[in-house]
Amino acid sequence: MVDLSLENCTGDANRKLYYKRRSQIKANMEECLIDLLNVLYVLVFRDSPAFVASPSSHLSRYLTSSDVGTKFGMLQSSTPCKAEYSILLLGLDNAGKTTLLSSIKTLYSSTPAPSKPTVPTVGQNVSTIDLSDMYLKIWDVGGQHALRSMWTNYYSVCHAIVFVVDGCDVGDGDFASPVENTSAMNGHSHVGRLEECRKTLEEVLSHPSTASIPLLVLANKQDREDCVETVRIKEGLVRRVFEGERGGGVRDSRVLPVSALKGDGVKEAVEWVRTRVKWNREGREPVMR
Ligand SMILES: Nc1nc2c(ncn2[C@@H]2O[C@H](COP(=O)(O)OP(=O)(O)OP(=O)(O)O)[C@@H](O)[C@H]2O)c(=O)[nH]1
Ligand SMILES: [Mg+2]
Repeated sequence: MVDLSLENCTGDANRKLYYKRRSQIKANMEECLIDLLNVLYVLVFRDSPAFVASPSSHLSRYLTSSDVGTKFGMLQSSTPCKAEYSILLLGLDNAGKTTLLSSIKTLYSSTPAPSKPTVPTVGQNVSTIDLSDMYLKIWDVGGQHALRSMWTNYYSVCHAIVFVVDGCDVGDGDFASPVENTSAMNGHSHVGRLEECRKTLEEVLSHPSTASIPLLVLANKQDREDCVETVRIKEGLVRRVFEGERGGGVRDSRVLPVSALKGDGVKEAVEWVRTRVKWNREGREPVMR
């Protein structure tokens, strides 16, 4: 504790000491307040796309000004209560999940994601888009085989699942196709990774925590000529899973064509998710923030 009582300050030297200590304490208190505001600010804005893109510059923009009152006012006025729904992007590695997330950010954020080549995701990417009636918090998790066991950690908190399929890597989308072309395809199966896709989707839907969660399957890479028709993915993959023993019961579902790279169909996909999470609101409540 610093003794600030004026009685102890006799003479010039002591008076100087008094003022010095007083200004030190004032500076310390300001620092504490700024720290407190920093914490509040991070809590409020940590998921905003601009903040995720550049946390340090974003923080300094608001918190280095000396007008603490103004800053506090900004925090208060920036906290409307809105529903937040979490969307989980799943699918095999190379399906296009990260590209899709980047495309969504570009379409829905004022600070579009820089267009750069993706790298295989190890761990997760997350972005929140601010729609008029809700926040959509979108989780993009790595699809490599070794990472898929981590998907289950997200099941109980997600409000919809978007399963991305590489439409160029499922052959003609038909398990029943003849196999004579296999050798002509350098040893690759004529159905590409269709079977792996089917098993993976089955695995997801049969998990108890995903029961009744809306499912959107995206037939991605539609811009490529070798992409299979969406109806093939619907019949050859999705219907097969739903009709199987591990289809996971009744849920809202849809198969849509997209090109994550070009952005085609992405708005329709987001719109579908937006309506379905609302319809399922009682089944899984949003977070209010
Ligand atoms: N032509 C085309 N290429 C795409 C499309 N979407 C993704 N790609 C490409 O597919 C490759 C893999 O895309 P990613 O978004 O990294 O795939 P991912 O699903 O995130 O992969 P993991 O992180 O390993 O799970 C990249 O080279 C993308 O450019 C698309 O719509 N069209
Ligand atoms: Mg990725």
